[in-house]
Amino acid sequence: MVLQVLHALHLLRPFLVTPGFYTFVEFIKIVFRQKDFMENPSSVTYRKIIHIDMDAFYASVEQRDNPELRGKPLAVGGSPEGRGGVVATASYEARKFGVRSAMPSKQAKQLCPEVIFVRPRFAVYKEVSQGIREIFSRYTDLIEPLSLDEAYLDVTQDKQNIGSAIEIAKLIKQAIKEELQLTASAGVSINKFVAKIASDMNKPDGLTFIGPSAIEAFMEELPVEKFFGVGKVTADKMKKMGLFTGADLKGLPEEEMIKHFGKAGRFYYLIARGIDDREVQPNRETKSIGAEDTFAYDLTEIDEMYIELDKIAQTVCNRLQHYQLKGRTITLKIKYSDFKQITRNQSLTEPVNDFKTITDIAKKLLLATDPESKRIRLLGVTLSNFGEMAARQKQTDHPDQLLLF
Ligand code: TTP
Ligand code: MG
Ligand code: MG
Repeated sequence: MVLQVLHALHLLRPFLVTPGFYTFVEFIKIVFRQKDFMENPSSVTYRKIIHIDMDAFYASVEQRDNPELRGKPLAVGGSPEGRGGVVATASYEARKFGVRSAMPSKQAKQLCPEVIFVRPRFAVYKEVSQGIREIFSRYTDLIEPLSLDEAYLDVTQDKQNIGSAIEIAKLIKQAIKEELQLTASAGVSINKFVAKIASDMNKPDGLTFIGPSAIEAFMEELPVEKFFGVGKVTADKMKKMGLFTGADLKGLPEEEMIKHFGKAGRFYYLIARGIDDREVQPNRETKSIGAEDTFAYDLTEIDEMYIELDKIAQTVCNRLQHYQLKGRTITLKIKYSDFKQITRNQSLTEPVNDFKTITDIAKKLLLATDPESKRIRLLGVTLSNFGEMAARQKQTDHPDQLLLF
């Protein structure tokens, strides 16, 4: 206590020596802030962030609307008979067998022969999505949707003066259950990163709170692949360096992190310490949607490249349909074995989101680069130039890529 008072006096020093009314007002404000901080640290320093994510979203909507599907293993996505059919999501009953998002439908059928395949109904998911957003908006306008089924909410100041983020998360979950007959999971914390991890911890129908004092221990135990922005390639690199958990990441100084992981290194450095200052950004515009893959071995044959491009184009196509978006510009990204990277793009007069057009143009762009002359380690396809606003934007070779799903 004595130390805290000394600390407060130290902070107040500039105001103690400078006279004037303004200074006096500031002085009083700071005294109250310090008092408040000591009695109730969360009231001053911390933001209140909720991350909400619907449980087995597409599958739950299908089970809600068709009672015959309830309690059964279900996969929403392309049929296992056709070529290239992929699972968008699976009901929890099907997940017990190992059926997962992005898995070829054929494989899902092998893992779980009883699995029922249902075609997605994007228009219905969009409507439900609007429903959950309307529920969120009863508590705050600071809503940042990440996809149809999830969003960040900043409830540091909520519209109904409830004050408790945990209470708000409960009320939101309750409203989603009663009004939409669906379940959601919520994570509550002081920043986006921890809130998002928390929402995934007790699915389905979970509510997980990770308070300031628990963050440090929580981050230390977190496996590196759970860190925001760490994909398979970065995770493998980290593991080769002996970095498996947040505690291991914390062991590296900032310069080392930047040396090994570039700009992202600084973010990992901070996040390993539980620091994430990213604000909840309402109305963030989606500028592009894409997918890319780094291969286990470098590609040298055009046939292999075409097979990979088909898969990537299919993922892009699913994502575009998920967001009900069409784009006019198709961009192909190629990274060679020496890590040099090029992009090529083509713009169309009409926006598209169908698999055939996307994959055909990607292949044409690839063919024009003399692809078999160099070893290729990564291919990516991105669509941009959505709608009116985007069409007027200057085209670039490096469209802003949003992280999706
Ligand atoms: P998620 O929230 O990732 O998954 P989910 O809601 O199905 O399951 P969970 O309970 O684990 O949250 O994605 C939301 C929806 O987005 C999902 O229902 C289907 C779609 N989707 C795809 O189409 N492809 C994908 O690869 C993923 C991950 C999701
Ligand atoms: Mg979900
Ligand atoms: Mg989600």
